[in-house]
Amino acid sequence: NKKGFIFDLDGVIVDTAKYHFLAWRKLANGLGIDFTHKENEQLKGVSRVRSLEKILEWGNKSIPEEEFTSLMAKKNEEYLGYINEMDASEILPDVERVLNFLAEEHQAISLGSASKNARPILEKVNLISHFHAIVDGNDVSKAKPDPEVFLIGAKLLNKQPEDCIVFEDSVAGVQAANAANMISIGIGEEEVLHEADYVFKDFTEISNEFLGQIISE
Ligand code: B16
Ligand code: MG
Repeated sequence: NKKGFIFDLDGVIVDTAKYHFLAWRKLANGLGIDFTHKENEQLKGVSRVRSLEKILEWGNKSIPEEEFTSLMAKKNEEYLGYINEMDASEILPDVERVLNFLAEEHQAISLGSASKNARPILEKVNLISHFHAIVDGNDVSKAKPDPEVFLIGAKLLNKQPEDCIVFEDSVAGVQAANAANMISIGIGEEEVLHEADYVFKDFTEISNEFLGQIISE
């Protein structure tokens, strides 16, 4: 029995949210807009364009289009500075154990991320070879909670959506997986991710037995 396992990147494989936070905070503060961890939470899984729109909304600011474009470029430059320093030590606990188990079980594995920086990040942490397909922010026209990103992944893996399992840390991502008619596994807090079929604090709580069961269902 072969399933398709689709992994979100930020918050699931690595904690790049902390780097997005630092880069967005610098930009927001530069515009005189407050930016705390509470605001950052609301940007998880949200595209770069939509993130900047939200920050400007929070600060009640409107800016000309050229400035919008240049601010996005500035934020990304700052973010890439952090990404460049990443290595395999930043892979979240037990992610590699799960990837290795799924490989031993000959399961199909794909990435499904909103980030346009997904490939360089996977290269930096030396995980890119684990993935049979990569779908990221460069490949989609509709952001999560739209299911597009995961449906493209299923297609690339040659799987029916109902034979796919998605690991997600964001509400929008869980909703996207559900809308795609896939099994959704939330990584994070039950209160936040209650729409998911299963929720685990992190991968240390996901046993090989559990994965084996999902595979054979
Ligand atoms: P970029 P994911 C998402 O990654 C992040 O959660 C979100 O905070 C970020 O704004 C988005 O990627 C776009 O990232 O600026 O690198 O294109 O969780 O979908 O892997
Ligand atoms: Mg995420």
